[in-house]
Amino acid sequence: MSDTTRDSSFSGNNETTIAAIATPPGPGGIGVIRISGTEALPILTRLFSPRSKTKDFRSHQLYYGWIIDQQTGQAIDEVMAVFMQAPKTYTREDVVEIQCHGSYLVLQDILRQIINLGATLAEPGEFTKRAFLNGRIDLTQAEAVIELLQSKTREGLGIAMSQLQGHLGEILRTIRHSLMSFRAIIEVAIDFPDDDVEIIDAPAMIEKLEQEVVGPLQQLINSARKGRIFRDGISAIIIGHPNVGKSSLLNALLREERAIVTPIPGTTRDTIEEFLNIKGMPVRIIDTAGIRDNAEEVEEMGIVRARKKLAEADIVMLIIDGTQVPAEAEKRLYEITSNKKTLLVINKTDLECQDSTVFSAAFPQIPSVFISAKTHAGIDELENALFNLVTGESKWDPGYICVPNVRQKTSLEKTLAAVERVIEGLGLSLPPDLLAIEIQSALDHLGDITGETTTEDILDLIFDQFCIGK
Ligand SMILES: Nc1nc2c(ncn2[C@@H]2O[C@H](COP(=O)(O)OP(=O)(O)OP(=O)(O)O)[C@@H](O)[C@H]2O)c(=O)[nH]1
Ligand SMILES: [Mg+2]
Repeated sequence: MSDTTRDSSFSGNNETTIAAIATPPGPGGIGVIRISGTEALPILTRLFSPRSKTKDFRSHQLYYGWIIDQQTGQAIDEVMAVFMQAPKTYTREDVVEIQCHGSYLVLQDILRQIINLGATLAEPGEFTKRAFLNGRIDLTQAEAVIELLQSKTREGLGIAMSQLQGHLGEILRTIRHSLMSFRAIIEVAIDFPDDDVEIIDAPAMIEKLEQEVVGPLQQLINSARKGRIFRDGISAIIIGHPNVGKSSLLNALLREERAIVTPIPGTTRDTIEEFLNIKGMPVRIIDTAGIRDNAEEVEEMGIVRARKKLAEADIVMLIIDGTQVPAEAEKRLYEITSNKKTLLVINKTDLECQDSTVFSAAFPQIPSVFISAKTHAGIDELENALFNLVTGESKWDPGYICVPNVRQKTSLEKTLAAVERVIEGLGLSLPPDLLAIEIQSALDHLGDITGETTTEDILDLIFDQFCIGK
């Protein structure tokens, strides 16, 4: 874990001791309550009656006993309790965790006792925020904690774990050191204006900046796109004429009979959305009403919805019935997908189909796959084609260990823009004080990512995404 320390003005109100239920609501095997702050141990000492008489709690050791109601003197629950002495804790403060039975009523009763003894109810993400403010983790690691909790696929989890281990922070710190050594040279040039020509070797500085700063920044920005795919997922819409097998395709991909399938054209009226994991990509898949002219009223409403969903989708699966020659109206469907990435899905290959040249002539530019939604033939190929369409690759490449999120990417782009202005300025032999301003701006944007210069309101936005107790 890295060790960054923020400006002391950000040290927050760490005088208070916070407490929260850390496990989700609803019955469970065990429930956990967490306390952090200077009062954690005194509160535990008051509430907890250990089975074997212990005078002191040894740090990081589990104790068995009972939580006692301070008003009635009755035992609330049989628990395991642990005291963890600062700084080797999640928040770097004294931390207590109480494991009780996973009844929400018991958890609430114990929490109430803790609050009565002077702790404050923790805000969402406040434990992690303290870990950050106390310098145990940087902001990229704090964000990784949310991502880890929210990741939908193993690949998303892998990205979050890598970031939690501090890989992104490490790369950023290396870039930061390079920028700081440039700033030092520029500052010497400012202090000795008569010698600045000798001090600033523009071509050498440009080359170093390109190598040590621009290159790594660009690499990170490029991999952010991949992060969006595997972290947030994408949406894929199935469109086509009535009865071509859209709902059958949805069912085949889900491997369950989710949507109603009948031989009657116009079966699906509303849009149906389901979640899928395609080779590690979280995909929201949308089945729609078949698009045709002269539809009756309800069906027409479905078609309007289908078009609206189409506008929001990331990729399109345009499906046709392989036994038929594509109709003119079907070819026009491709036009309404405008510039979206589109895959042509030729269905019903278990029946006698048209020659493949018929389809390539009708849809010359679109990649296509042949499937049978009925027998599931070609579904694997379809998944591969979708993956390829989205990522431009044939399989997940775990080589990308650092995948910035949207917030981080925006700051990386601002950093890069400032560095490019420095390079331009060096080329034009601008005075060193102007170069210094741009270098500082690059450093500030970089600091926004790791948390050194992030403003309070941005921090609040980040930690608000957490759940209580984390
Ligand atoms: N033989 C064969 N029949 C299929 C295949 N896929 C779908 N069908 C049949 O085609 C008919 C229409 O299938 P659906 O999945 O309801 O088609 P749809 O495109 O959702 O139709 P609408 O909702 O009406 O627009 C049904 O009778 C399916 O059994 C396939 O791969 N092979
Ligand atoms: Mg349907």
